Amino acid sequence: MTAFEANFDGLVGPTHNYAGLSYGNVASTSNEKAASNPKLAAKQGLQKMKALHDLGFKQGVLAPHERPSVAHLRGLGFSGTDAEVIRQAAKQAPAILAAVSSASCMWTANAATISPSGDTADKRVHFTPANLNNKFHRSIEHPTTGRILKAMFADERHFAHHPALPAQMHFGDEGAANHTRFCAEYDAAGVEFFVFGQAAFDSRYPKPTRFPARQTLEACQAIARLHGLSDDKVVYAQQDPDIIDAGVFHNDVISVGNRNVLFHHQRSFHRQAEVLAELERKLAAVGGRFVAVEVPEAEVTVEEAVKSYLFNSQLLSKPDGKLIIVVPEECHKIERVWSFLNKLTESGGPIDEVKVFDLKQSMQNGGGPACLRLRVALSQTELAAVNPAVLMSENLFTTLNGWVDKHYRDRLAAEDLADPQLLIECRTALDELTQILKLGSVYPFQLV
Ligand code: SUG
Repeated sequence: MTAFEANFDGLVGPTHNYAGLSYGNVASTSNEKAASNPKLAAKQGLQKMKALHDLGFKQGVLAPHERPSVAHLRGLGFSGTDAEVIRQAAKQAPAILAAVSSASCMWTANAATISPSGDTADKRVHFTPANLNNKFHRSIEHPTTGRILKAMFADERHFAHHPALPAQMHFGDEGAANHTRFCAEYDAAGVEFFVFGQAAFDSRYPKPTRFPARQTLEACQAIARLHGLSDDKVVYAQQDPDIIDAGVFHNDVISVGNRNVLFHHQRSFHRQAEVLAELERKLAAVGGRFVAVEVPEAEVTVEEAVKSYLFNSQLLSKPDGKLIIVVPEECHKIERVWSFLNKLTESGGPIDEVKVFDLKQSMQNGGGPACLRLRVALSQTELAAVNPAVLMSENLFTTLNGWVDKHYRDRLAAEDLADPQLLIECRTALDELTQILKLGSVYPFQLV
């Protein structure tokens, strides 16, 4: 094999908590103020990374961010020492303190959009961190995300980094969660599939009526231009607005693709038949044979898809060309979804194996297996240019588990966010982590 899809999973941060911050994400709002277990959350994530590494897949780690973000609290008028800033915010604006304390950067499918070198005009891998403009707690991620990505993919001969799009709803961008790349081989030319929830400058497109559409068409088009993609290798599709209203806040809650296969629900896209036909035609033009695996509403409803996160799965290519589907335990618990999965793997189709992971801590905030990973398709040469300290290994797994044991709490309730000691714990842990992962200085507290 000369090229790979590497998955970079978000390491869950020490402030992982349930603050109900994401209107439109049913799990997030329904678990508001439940107590979390950051230690368990981080370990559940590490288990998935290690298991996939052990199966022979390329696996890396993306570091969490400094939280609470005291810099944002200061920008909003809180002053004094760091401890005073946190105490004042806890008293006067607990919802803002919760937002700047979120460990939401763990969902690295939202960290950035990445175009592999097979698709770009200058034949480099292009990265654009997502502005995550729709939610305040997520909109503060991209500057640190950008620094961490540069520390991981530093070699300018192979990697090009762009700043996030303008921080404004017209260019709302949620990153790879709404982006899929189809190809025959990871380092050959492919077709990039951008899915948006609404068009900001064109009133002809329908809009959801209940929940927000986070990603715009205009953001997708801007990224395609920045990355140097050619029109004949790009497909834009709109999510069916009704499913956004049913809780499908990102496209990766209703479809997932890998290589030439798209696994998706019958109600994923507006004008679905046209979208699939365009994907088939454009992939054929670069030598690929598009395979659409569609799940009918009669077998799994959109509601069951949102509850189980069936489509927030990872499709991983095995050496024999068949695919493993990596699903959360919730799929096992919902009988109709589990029997569908059994039928799917026995159907003789491209997906022939299921792997189940317990990711409950993340799932309770609406983050399944696919949310936790950022995919980067890399050639062998590009992979050799990645900072090796972020790549999963037996050693790194042991070191990170020890690091979590040393620094993380096993319970965090809403009132704990008022504790200034949490900031000290987080900074101490991250300072050590930047040494483990050889990232240099990437956090605001390290840059002053
Ligand atoms: O942006 N949840 C995240 C979940 C992101 C899932 N990512 C993908 N589908 N790719 C979000 O809604 C909840 C935080 C809280 O409520 O405490 C949150 O941010």
